[in-house]
Amino acid sequence: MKSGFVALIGRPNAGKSTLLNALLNQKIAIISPKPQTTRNAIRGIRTDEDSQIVFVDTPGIHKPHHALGANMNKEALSNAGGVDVIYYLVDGSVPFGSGDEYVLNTLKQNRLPVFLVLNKIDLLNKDELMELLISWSKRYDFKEIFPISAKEEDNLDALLKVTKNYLEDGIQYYPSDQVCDYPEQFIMAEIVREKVLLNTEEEVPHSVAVVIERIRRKRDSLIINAMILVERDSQKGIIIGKQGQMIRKIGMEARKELEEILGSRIFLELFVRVEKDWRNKESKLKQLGYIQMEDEE
Ligand SMILES: Nc1nc2c(ncn2[C@@H]2O[C@H](COP(=O)(O)OP(=O)(O)OP(=O)(O)O)[C@@H](O)[C@H]2O)c(=O)[nH]1
Ligand SMILES: [Mg+2]
Repeated sequence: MKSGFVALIGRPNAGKSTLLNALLNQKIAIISPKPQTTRNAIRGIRTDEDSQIVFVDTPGIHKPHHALGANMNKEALSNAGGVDVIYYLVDGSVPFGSGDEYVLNTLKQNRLPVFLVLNKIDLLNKDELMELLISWSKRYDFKEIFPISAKEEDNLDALLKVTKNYLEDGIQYYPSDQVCDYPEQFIMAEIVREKVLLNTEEEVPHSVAVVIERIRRKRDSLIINAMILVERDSQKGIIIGKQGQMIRKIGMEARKELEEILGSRIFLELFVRVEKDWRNKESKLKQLGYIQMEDEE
């Protein structure tokens, strides 16, 4: 069988995680309109009769303002090495800028085959698309260029078909029924964080981390205790909301989705704790899984 690794790289908000989920026909990565949603590289595995492709979703590469952001960039770039193909995801609805230039320059250094995946074409008309394709094709010697819409699943079949041509005959890395590489606890925390991102504004989404503190099974139900960390008292107030309205909303949305994903009845108990400046504390970042073990020496 053909097998190999494909890294999804790009600026925040380009649609990497949306594309990952679409390629797998399953939600394994959280998505939000806020930049810097993804904080860890995650693997999504797509297996069919003649191939296994391991897609690696990565954090958006950006100018960091905290130790967390610096580690997210590092995580993205380290996962762009050693793969068979890089998908460089670009949001076609925003103009080219210094952020893209930076990502492009780093991609040029590692000489792997890069596909330009021009996303969100559902937001463009034909002329705009044509203009973009011409200007982008001059910026780098892309092996392939695919205009797509991850959201509307437009042109993904072609992308998959051509990707397989770049893979060698190899081993099957994961069992055929495995779709992601992380433990269930990770998606529990991520879904809670996604609902916080979707319900809050400005600096709050970026200041939040979620820790699953306890999971108990009671007959056919799961009781999950999740701690939402924020950086300031004012953020704690926002997350809890007037008479607890906000935290109830977040909890309800997260519970519904977790019930779908995990296929069992869920009781979700949310708590909020202020952990001052956690985004700059190395020990906290390690504890939260935002610094990888390899970086520890
Ligand atoms: N219109 C349109 N919106 C899209 C498309 N793909 C993604 N989006 C939206 O773009 C926003 C960002 O999507 P994500 O998948 O979270 O982007 P990302 O590249 O993973 O972002 P980070 O994790 O922050 O790096 C979300 O609001 C998506 O719904 C698309 O093809 N068309
Ligand atoms: Mg993402």
